Amino acid sequence: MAITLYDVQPSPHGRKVRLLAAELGIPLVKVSCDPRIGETRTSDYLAKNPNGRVPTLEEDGFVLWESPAILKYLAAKRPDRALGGSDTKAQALVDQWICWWVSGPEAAIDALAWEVLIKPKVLNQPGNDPGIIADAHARIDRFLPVLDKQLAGRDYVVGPLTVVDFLIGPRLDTAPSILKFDISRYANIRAWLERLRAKPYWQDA
Ligand SMILES: N[C@@H](CCC(=O)N[C@@H](CS)C(=O)NCC(=O)O)C(=O)O
Repeated sequence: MAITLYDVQPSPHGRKVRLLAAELGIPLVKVSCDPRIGETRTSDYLAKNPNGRVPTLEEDGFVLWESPAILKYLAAKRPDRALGGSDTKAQALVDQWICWWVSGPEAAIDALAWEVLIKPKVLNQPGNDPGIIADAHARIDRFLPVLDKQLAGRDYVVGPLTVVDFLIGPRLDTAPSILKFDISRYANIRAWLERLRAKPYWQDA
């Protein structure tokens, strides 16, 4: 049965799913659903994802939202690749890094994006509150050293390639330049990003 992904090209959360699907060779029927022009606020879409956000996956009537859950769902379709973790301990570490990323650095990056990008450039609101920006930077600066240390001596976050790399990599691939935060001091993160960028599908997904 076809897997449909409701998504919009610039979405960093949607890109995580597109990249993992490319890695696993899972075809997606991509339906563009752009929050900037109200497409995530139609009653049809809200019936699928009541948050009015992308990405949302649909397969044979089964609907799933939140990119980490979607990544784990796709990974489970290819148990031979073990991208959700190869044993119980690896799976627990995958979950640990998912929770860490979503509650720590990604929450800060999302707050920064909302303040410097979405509010002023999409919602026509003032945004650019210096206090919110400083707080987001402080949280990013607190958490990224943890990732940099974890990547010392490892090719990927947990060791072997897992969904965690598809959760974090796409965001750190583009957010620093778009949102203007500096990752130049994190040598291990930069080397890991280069490993991800070398994947043949990385630029196109
Ligand atoms: N935690 C969600 C975040 C999804 C999200 O923030 N999507 C953005 C696009 S990148 C969106 O749809 N925003 C529209 C809105 O919030 O109204 C995930 O990981 O899937």
